[in-house]
Amino acid sequence: MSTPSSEKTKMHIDPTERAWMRAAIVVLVIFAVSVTIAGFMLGIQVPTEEQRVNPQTIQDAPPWSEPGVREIVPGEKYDVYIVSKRFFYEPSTVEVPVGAEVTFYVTSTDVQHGFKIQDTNVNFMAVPGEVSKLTTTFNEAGTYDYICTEYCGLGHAAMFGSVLVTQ
Ligand SMILES: [Cu+2]
Repeated sequence: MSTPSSEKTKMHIDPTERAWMRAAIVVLVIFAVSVTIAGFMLGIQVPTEEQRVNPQTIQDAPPWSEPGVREIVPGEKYDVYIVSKRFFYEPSTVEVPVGAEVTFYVTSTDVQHGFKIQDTNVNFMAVPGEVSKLTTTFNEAGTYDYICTEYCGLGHAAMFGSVLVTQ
């Protein structure tokens, strides 16, 4: 004989619904594991908003009046300032040594642009009024192109530059 009291307390869940709930939990676990691996093992960084600037007057004073490479510690630490404009980057080529810690500071003087360096984890937006910052290390010498990844107008496809990584 069944006991009516225990049957009342046990919630009935349809087997299909139960299966979907399990699948949802599995997907959440996979997601959490991927984010953890990306963040702590692959070194994926979230671009930080370094500072707010006035896009109209930003190029009147250093460092933005002379964008380019700044040597902080020779061979080890470099800062790179890049201004994005329709439809080019200033400067269009930068040179850094292999193995150095390179921090990119990128902003825009007109519209929203993108900044992605091929074969690295550097990929963010260049927004007028904000400076985006990300640090990377080039472990192999060669040429790494940086390209605009946000559609910014008719010349968008021709908007690129290069990082020359030297021995
Ligand atoms: Cu662009």
